[in-house]
Amino acid sequence: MRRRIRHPLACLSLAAMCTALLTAQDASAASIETWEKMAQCEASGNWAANTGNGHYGGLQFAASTWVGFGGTVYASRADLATKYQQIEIAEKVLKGQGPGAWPDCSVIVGLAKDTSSPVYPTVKRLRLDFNGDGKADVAGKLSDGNLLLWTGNGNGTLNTQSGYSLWPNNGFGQVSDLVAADFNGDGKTDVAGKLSDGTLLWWKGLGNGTLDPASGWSMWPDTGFSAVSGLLAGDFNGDGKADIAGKLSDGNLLLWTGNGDGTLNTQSGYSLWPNNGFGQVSELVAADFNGDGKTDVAGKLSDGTLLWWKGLGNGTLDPASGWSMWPDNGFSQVHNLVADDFNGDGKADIAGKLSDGNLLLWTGNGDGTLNTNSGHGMWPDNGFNAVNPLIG
Ligand SMILES: [Ca+2]
Ligand SMILES: [Ca+2]
Ligand SMILES: [Ca+2]
Ligand SMILES: [Ca+2]
Repeated sequence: MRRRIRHPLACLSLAAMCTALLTAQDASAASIETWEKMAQCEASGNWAANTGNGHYGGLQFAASTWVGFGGTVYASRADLATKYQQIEIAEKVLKGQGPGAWPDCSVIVGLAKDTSSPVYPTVKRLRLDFNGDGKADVAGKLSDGNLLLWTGNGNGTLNTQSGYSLWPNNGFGQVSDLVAADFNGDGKTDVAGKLSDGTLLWWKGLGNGTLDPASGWSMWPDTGFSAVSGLLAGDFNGDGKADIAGKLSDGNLLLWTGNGDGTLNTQSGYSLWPNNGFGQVSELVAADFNGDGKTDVAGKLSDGTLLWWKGLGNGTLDPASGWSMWPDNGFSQVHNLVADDFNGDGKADIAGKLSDGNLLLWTGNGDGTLNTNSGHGMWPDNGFNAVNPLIG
């Protein structure tokens, strides 16, 4: 924000105007939409703005303001934090300093007139947002071991100019069962996966579309995950920390709860499901498919039926669930399923690859079913043929 000297408010004769100004002083929260307008006004909508003017990010925080209002819990400067982290700090600035902290844009946008609070839940649940712009991305491994990122446009398609390296070299050749979530609770999407010896590692996301090259740390003290396949990541027990679930070869689905620091609770390994019925289910993915704020599970039966199981938010799935997401067995031709809100409507979707390499998106209805009129290309050609697996 470009702080300027604030002129004393002169409430002399224009009573209505004075009322408006007093209202302005009382405003202490604003919606995401209003903050987006503010960023448009302050920084042309560029949440990563660092133009050398001494102000940073979409809301043009002075470095001292960012530090003073606690922004360094997320990043050293505002432009290095995510959009929603910037909004969280901006809310604190708004409470502390009032709309005048943004003297021009607050007036242009009408910041003071918006007294609603920002609603973050759907965006905070995006697991696959690797570059921190609030849009779900697709990442995956090439056969040479490189890990690439295609950034989402937020409308169900991917940026055709993208295909960035998440990792500086081809070291992911030996890593399988790749999943993504914020395992250390810093608001940035991380990656976890298994080495061939069963070691479970995690790589810290920097929130800018890359992983920390110094990371690749153990989530679990031994090679016990060699017996676990079809890994899933998400917060299954509702404590706000990302967990790992996976299938044993006997068909049991187990849950290892996250400690919030990149490790898993070694006392965990709970049954997500009461019996070994998951033996016939493949392509497991996790997201909140019915919009109740609790992480659900979806997967394919061998006949191509796509089912979902409702998460109860306590580390188990509703034993009465196992419902169809799609009316027929058309998903028999779809592989490498991934789930998140790719079109930005707040409802979890499913994407996957056809055997010809096309990457399609089926949009969620928010009730556990998918829109039967969907199945749109996320990418203009069949280039995803060479990507396997996608990070789920
Ligand atoms: Ca993280
Ligand atoms: Ca958890
Ligand atoms: Ca749910
Ligand atoms: Ca969606």
